[in-house]
Amino acid sequence: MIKYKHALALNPYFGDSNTIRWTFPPTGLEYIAASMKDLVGKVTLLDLRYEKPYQDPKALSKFIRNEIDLLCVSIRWESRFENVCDFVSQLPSEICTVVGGYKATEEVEYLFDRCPNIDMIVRGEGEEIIKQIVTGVPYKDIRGLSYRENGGVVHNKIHPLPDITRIPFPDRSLRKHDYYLVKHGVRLSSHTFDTLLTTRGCPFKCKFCTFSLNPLGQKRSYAERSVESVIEELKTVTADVVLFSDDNFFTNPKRSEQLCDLIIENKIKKIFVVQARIDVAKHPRVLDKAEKAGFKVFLIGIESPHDRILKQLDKGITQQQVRDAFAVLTQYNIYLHGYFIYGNIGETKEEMLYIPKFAKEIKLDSITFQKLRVERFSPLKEVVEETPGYYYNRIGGSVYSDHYGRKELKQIRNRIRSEFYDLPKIIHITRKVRRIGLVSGRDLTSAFFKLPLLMYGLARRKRERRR
Ligand code: B12
Ligand code: SF4
Repeated sequence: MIKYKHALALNPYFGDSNTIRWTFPPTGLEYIAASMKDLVGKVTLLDLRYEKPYQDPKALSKFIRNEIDLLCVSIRWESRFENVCDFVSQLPSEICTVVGGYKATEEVEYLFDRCPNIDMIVRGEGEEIIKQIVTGVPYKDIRGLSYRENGGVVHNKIHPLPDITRIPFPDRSLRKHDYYLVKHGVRLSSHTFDTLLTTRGCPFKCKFCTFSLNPLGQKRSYAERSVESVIEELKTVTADVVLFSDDNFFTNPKRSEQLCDLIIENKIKKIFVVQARIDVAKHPRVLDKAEKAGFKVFLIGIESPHDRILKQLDKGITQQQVRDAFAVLTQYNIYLHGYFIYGNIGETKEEMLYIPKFAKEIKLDSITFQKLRVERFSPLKEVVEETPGYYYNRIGGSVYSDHYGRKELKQIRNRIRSEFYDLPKIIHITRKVRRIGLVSGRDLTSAFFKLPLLMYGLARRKRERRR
């Protein structure tokens, strides 16, 4: 017997945001929807970024009261967390409400306090747990579940991580719309975007990173899906641009090569974006095939140009290795984006300001740079706590020091940005994204005419941030 007739899988994020958060579907929530699909009467997936009428909690509540008997909400980001809490707490309290996601797992107690209508919180990866909830397994027997009972909250033991070879992949037919590259409400490219996960976890142990940990601090050992199942999923993807959101697409180069071969063999023509480590440069055959298969953008974690800091972060690479790798990578028609961290322990201003120079020396097309952050289960937390003069104000927040507080790091950030993104670089980026096909000439012309709108959006966002 089916326990729930109609479940709503809700992505509660909307409002002005930076480009990247608008561009991709809510992958985790889609995994949840796919896992419960055959066990409930019907699943509706609502992504509020694209559902203007339902951004009004009254309108959404009316829909929920009329149609829904199970509400499943995904809370993933630190950013906009309070807005999301406000929104969720206004939804009908009489409907069974389950919340999950990375941020929800970190904030279980707070969420139960903040949103009296939340009945249950699923901690960590939720595919197996949601199946138990919808099939009526008693709450006390569901590992990984926190739930209300007798005016208090019960936290069951953690759930073992699900076997990714058995998890159904997201059912894209549940979506009501396509995803685009949007900045401040302005569509920048006519291409549609999607994500796909071929592995979970990462075998490396960089000190600052919690990518391969779920927010319970459970290390996700590296696990692969079969290449055949990845191709099967890819065939259901209609988007022009696909981000493989694996922590590192090239962890197992032999498998990456097989995937490239299968993409070519099956004539799957898309622009692929991957997260990678510089190690991939040691495998020119894989790179040749990746380029041929349509891999056009590499997002590469470099973190620092300085050996001392790379060692401190346990990144497992050196400056010379980065230089050698980029001498190879820049031979390919691939857009290279680098991630850096600044404000590391013991890092001087001069060292931080070397980031833009180094990034230009190795010929990165673009960079993003973030302050060092501390998360609840990050191994770096202890190091920061033990280093005199260094501190953080909250979990998930940035690390500061007596020498480099918020103001000093902001000035350094602005200098890194302006020294890297000068006019020749902007012209180079514009040409390159066009050359690799990420945007078309028409997109660029259209973006030019939308510049006033973009500037208005940017100004509005700055105003909102100051408030
Ligand atoms: C791929 C990825 C991206 C992709 C986008 C992916 C997407 N589809 O949106 C890109 C590269 C664009 C990206 C960007 C960013 N990311 Co990111 N990203 C990831 C990464 C590596 C994988 C996410 C993923 O697909 N996981 C797989 C899915 C299946 O897992 P999941 O989403 O957690 O969902 C599971 C559970 O949480 C749960 N669940 C989720 N929702 C629900 C709902 C219900 C009802 C239930 C029951 C369960 C449930 O079940 C799901 C299935 O197992 C994670 C790290 C990680 N390994 O998780 C970081 C991560 C999510 N990103 C993070 C961050 C900080 C960012 C950025 C802010 C970085 C930045 N400063 O630019 C940006 C965000 C955009 C922006 N700039 O504002 C943080 C979030 C931390 C936080 N609390 O805010 C993470 C956790 C990494 C980290 N530890 O720092 N990211
Ligand atoms: S930074 Fe990259 S390589 Fe290092 S542990 Fe995280 S995902 Fe793995």
